[in-house]
Amino acid sequence: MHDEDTIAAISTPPGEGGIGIVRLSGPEALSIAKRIFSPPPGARNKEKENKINIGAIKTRLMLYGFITDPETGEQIDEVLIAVMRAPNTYTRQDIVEINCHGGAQPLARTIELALRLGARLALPGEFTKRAFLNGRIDLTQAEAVLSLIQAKSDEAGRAALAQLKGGLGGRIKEETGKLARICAHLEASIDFPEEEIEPDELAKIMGPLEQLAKRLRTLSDSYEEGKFLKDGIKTAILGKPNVGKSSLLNALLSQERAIVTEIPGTTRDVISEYINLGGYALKIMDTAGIREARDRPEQEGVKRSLSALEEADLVLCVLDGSAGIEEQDLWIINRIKAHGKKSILVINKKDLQWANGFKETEANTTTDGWPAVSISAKTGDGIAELKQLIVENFRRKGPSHEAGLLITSLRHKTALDTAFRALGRAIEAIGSGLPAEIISLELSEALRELGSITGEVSTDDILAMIFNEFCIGK
Ligand SMILES: Nc1nc2c(ncn2[C@@H]2O[C@H](COP(=O)(O)OP(=O)(O)OP(=O)(O)O)[C@@H](O)[C@H]2O)c(=O)[nH]1
Ligand SMILES: [Mg+2]
Repeated sequence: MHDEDTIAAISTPPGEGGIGIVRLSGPEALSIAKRIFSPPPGARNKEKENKINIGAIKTRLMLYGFITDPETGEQIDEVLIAVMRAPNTYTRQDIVEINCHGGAQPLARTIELALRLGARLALPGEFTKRAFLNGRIDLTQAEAVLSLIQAKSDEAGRAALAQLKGGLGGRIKEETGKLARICAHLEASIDFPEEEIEPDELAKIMGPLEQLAKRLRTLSDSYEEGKFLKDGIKTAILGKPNVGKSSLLNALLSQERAIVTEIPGTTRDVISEYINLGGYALKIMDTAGIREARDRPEQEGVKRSLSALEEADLVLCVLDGSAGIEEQDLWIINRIKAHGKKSILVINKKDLQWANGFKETEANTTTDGWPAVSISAKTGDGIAELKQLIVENFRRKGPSHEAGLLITSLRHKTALDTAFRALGRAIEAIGSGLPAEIISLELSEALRELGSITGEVSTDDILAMIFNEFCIGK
């Protein structure tokens, strides 16, 4: 068991609420709770006994009573206290959760008491770290806890929960196991040359390695969607002044969030808002119209519009169809193209007459075929189509998504890609008839990388697998 001291934290967010929870984990959790908890006055004897023997209370039982300062006898809060005994707990240690009233004062005083009696203030994520170190969850699950807490959309929550339930960890362990068996076979041939591996036997592992590499690639590719699910899609609305960018933001939000006027140059600062679209969280940024600025504030605004372009995952480039395409529009389109951003051309003011000679299709050719949609931010016409287009741009229709398996962490993607490259080099080495030692080296690297995803495969584990597989000792 790792970390033998007892940690304590206020586990609920700051502010006022119905309840607030102080959580303790560690060997002293029960004894600390016993010293600060007292049953209500006039409690039946049985409850008094329980208080005396809080350490003997059945696991997952809740008791009603008071938090009391053992030195002064002062009652601090009226609480419900839950006792969860090791090892069937989140951290695998004894856990006590004290349900206080949700205010700063009762929570602060309760945790103060716990600290005075020997608990240590927990570091961020330390309860989950203990869950990992004590083997209750793997690293992917620990990371999923955070993703679930931070999920900004239903889909992100679903992906996090699937990972929390061990979906990704299980899949990685499965692949690691397959690779470890191949590694073990090779290692044995190196350590025991009398069991020499024939070249055509080496060729036999080629197929399984290639399939493994392909599966790792598919998984790694799912990051493109997973990343957006987890972090949201940063969407910048760009265009020259007065084309209706702020009106578009308001239409997407169904709320008059940004100031709209007929005067070009109305928006000076970037305004960001979140909307939920088809399971994705979209962070929409309305920006200042891009043009030769007339004054310092506008100049700064335009600078910020260009920064928004740089950080965007998606650009909604707005044109005013009733004004047609002008030099300034082309300049902006080219600028977006130069950044290579995913973009949608939004032709606004559909409720008005298109300018003389303006054709939607021609506007589209200037963009080298970005998806395009004509809308009226004023009447709401076309907004549904635009939303549809946005979602289609990000939803991948791969098998891994159907299975609920998505990579949402860059750490996982990096490890998968490194493993993939090592497998590629191993396959190449087999193809060119290089010795087993070289191949084994590459496969070990792939194995280490895969193991680092769940945090479970150490060199010792690889050795254990080798010995288990081959009953070395003959
Ligand atoms: N008829 C019509 N007018 C629109 C539409 N969308 C916006 N407008 C009008 O166009 C003018 C400019 O709209 P804004 O949304 O402020 O334009 P903007 O692109 O944010 O302008 P800046 O902030 O100055 O860059 C306002 O008078 C709007 O009422 C539309 O779909 N149809
Ligand atoms: Mg505006």
